[in-house]
Amino acid sequence: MNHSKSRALFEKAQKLMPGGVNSPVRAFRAVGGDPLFMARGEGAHLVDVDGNRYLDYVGSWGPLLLGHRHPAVIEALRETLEIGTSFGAPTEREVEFTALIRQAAPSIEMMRLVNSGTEATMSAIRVARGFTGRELIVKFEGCYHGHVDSLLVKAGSGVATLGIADSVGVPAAFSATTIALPFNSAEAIEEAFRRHGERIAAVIVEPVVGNMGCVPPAPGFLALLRDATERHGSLLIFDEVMTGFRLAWGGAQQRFSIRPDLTTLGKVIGGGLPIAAYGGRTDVMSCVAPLGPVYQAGTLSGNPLAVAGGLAMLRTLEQHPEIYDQVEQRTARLCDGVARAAGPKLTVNRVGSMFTFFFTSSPVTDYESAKRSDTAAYAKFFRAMLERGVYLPPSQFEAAFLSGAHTDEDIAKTVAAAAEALT
Ligand code: HOZ
Repeated sequence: MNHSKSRALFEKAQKLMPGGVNSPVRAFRAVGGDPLFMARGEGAHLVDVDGNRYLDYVGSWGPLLLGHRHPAVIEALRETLEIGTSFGAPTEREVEFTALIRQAAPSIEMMRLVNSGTEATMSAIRVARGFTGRELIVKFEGCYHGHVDSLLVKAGSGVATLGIADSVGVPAAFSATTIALPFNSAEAIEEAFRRHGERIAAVIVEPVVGNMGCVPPAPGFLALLRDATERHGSLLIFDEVMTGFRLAWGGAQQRFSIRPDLTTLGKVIGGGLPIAAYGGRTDVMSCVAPLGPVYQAGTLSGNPLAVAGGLAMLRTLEQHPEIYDQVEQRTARLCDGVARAAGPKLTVNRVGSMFTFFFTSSPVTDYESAKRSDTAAYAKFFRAMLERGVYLPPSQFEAAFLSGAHTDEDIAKTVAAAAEALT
């Protein structure tokens, strides 16, 4: 493959943006080589500036459940461009959009629209602290909740990819308000509540982790979190930025039948546009200004273009619920095919249409076991797949995603490419 235009752009970009990129993982640091600059997306494919075509399993890191440029999303955006790009005032569509989210996930009785997952989690923990009058937040090692100061402790995603322990620039006093526990450990949760129960404002968790690669919750783990938080007067926050509307119409909370107090959403709800949300119990959300004293605001919050894109996405999913089964079955076929080709050296984790190929023969159930993967082998595999026209996440510690645009033929091609790459 010729990558000369990407290389030339990267040369320039490195002088203008840290690492030549606007978000660290896409710099390809963990997999060697230079990042690819993309020209356009088409259904299940990405095309780079040199004209190379890839089957895309990153899907913009999760939002593109319908693939690139789904006609319903594009049409809604076109129409909205005719009326304006930002009003800084409420619109009718925001009411329609938030009502649809509440219908899908009834635990989200009241919500706020924001612009990114980071804003959503930052606001959710502020609300939890404001509501409970407590300071401590429990999170799990390897979970990533955006680049919020106090949530960057033992974080996954780019922090794990680059091996940054805890970000420099975060005041120690902020990190001290965070308790990081091993994911899936019932004992750790019980112990944390025994010791600090009266001071814990909230437990925040990715119900299915995507940011140390895909790691499912152990049976009963989410129910235990629900129970422990309830017993101690703390709030349970599901960070469903990745899983919301992806694992089911009602997200992971529907799939695992758990009702959190607060939820954060992003990615799929925007259909590829920058939008996110946080919300939950009416009594808790009534703390938010102007109803209550917890302050949070945003000029572009509820932006009409982003809402139009998101609404078109959600309406399409609502009208075609069969998409969930189709995408899940294809993801299962892909994962089974690659697992068979790889043999015992690979552990494949999958929930719905989220998956990760871990280069380890042992089960991956938490951050420690994820970190035991052979990241050099993953990097080699990533490069071999890229040469064969398959675009995987450029990090062992990121989930891959399938979309409704991926066909059976795409899956067969990918399995064949993996069988070659693995040898
Ligand atoms: N942190 C996101 C993935 N978990 C985005 C990564 C990127 O865009 O580089």
